[in-house]
Amino acid sequence: MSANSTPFIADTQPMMTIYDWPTGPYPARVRIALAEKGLQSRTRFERVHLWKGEHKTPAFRAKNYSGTLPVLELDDGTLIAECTAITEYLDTLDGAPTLTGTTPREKGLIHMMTKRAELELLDPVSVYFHHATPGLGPDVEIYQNADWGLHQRDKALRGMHYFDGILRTQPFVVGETFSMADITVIGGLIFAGLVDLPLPDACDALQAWYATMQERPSVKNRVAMSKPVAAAA
Ligand SMILES: N[C@@H](CCC(=O)N[C@@H](CS)C(=O)NCC(=O)O)C(=O)O
Repeated sequence: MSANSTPFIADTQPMMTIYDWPTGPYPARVRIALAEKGLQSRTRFERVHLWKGEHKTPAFRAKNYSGTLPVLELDDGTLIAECTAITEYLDTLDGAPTLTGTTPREKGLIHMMTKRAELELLDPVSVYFHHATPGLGPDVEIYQNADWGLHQRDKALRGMHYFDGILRTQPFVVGETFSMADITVIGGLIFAGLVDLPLPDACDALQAWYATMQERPSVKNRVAMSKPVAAAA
């Protein structure tokens, strides 16, 4: 590293590994964060086959007790699971967070709205998928409760109306700036698309916002980000 230049952060960071599944909605959240932070070149992707249940094996659970994707592994062996935790790590690596807030007020609001997007939209869509549809198939879905899944589908639809209301009055989920909260709502809508849960017609503000979000390079290119690995499998 030369003393008289400030290298771009990506060149100064060690390599890290992301265990994920390229098209997964939760992995999408971390992929979007990686792209927003310009960290793709520091990332290796290890594919964990969701449809074969590789995320539920003892070997994988040793990395993440919850048996879910994605997981970040640092070169010293540190393991960080949970999209919010991974995003926070990535966002603060360069000391200049852009996704998780800088002031106490921003951090509080972004945390709240991220959690709300999980609780009211993304996680309910996930429960709907795993319980009220064939989900990942009988070998992986060892317990299903269709009533619970349908209940959660209705919760997700209510969540869409809630976020529609938010986005009627401001460009992003937390005010004027793209953040982890937007990424989380995007994850919810990616998942809704995968399970054929269309956005209600009345949610035109959410629809328009999502159309704009889908044009962001970080969102558009999230699956292709690991192309060489994906092509090999
Ligand atoms: N709370 C976790 C949820 C992660 C999650 O549910 N990931 C999905 C991948 S799209 C998964 O592993 N699903 C498999 C399963 O639950 O069996 C996070 O935010 O990282």
